[in-house]
Amino acid sequence: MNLNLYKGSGIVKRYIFNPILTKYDVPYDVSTVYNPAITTYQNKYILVFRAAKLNGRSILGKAISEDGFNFEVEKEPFMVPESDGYFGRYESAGIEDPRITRIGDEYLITYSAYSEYGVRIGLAKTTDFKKVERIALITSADHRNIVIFPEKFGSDYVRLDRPHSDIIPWSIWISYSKDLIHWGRSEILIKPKSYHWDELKVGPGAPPIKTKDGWLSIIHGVYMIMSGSVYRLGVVLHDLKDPSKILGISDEWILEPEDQWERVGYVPNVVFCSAALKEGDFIRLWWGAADSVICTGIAKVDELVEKCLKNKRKPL
Ligand code: BMA
Repeated sequence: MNLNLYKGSGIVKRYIFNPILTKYDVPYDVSTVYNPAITTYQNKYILVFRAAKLNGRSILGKAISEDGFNFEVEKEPFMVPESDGYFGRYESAGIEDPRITRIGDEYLITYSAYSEYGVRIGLAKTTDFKKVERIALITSADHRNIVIFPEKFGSDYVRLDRPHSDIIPWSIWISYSKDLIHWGRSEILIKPKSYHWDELKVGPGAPPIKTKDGWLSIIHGVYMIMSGSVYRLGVVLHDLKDPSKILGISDEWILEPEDQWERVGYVPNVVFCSAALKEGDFIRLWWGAADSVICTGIAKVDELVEKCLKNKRKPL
């Protein structure tokens, strides 16, 4: 890891040439690019990002890179809302905020599907990033931000959920499935904390990453200020064998909007991370900034683990 390419005194160091992707890198008309998913395929980085078309509705674009910094965007969008049928009915207002989880040779893609009936989560899969197959809508309305763990636990697939509620602030839940399609046994795991950086809502960010100390999961938290809301990132450590057991959740955020393009943009004061990979002793993160551009940075695995275990707060 070339640390000279990063700056900052916080736990997450920013790439010095952020932002790494803007609408000017996209060969079709979009007004914003943000909130990407990441994976590696055939020794290259694949970034699947959200982009708003000029009608205001989101599609998913795809970009490829040798180094995770310099991405080339494909000529055509990777996924666009289905126009008819079962999926078309629930995607008519756009598809948003993808996450990628690799299990074996399959890459599972979860995304938010918007329609006049609310927001649900779609599950698609690919083995080659050319052909994508929609599998199912795996929630009813209203859910966003679903991340699937990259390993099964016994016979179960496991995911972190973020259902909407009028009764409690929006929180992180966990659910289980035998077939990736039918999910249940849901339990609440993490609730926003009053007078805290995540007091309005908290949600899963990137799919969890396995470390020797537990599953590290990047989350986002939202706080209201007089001019709107601020989106920041936090970190949680889940037990390796039982991900419903929280070993620690950091009381402090790990990244907040700071650079000009994180503070100013289509939605100001947003860092939103749905993409992270472990490389040696580091976690590389990619995040959407101000719902307008994409940035990247790194953090040390040990420091993130320590952040979860020292000065932790109660999850509920
Ligand atoms: C959330 C989602 C994200 C977005 C964030 C900030 O509710 O819509 O896609 O980045 O708000 O606008």
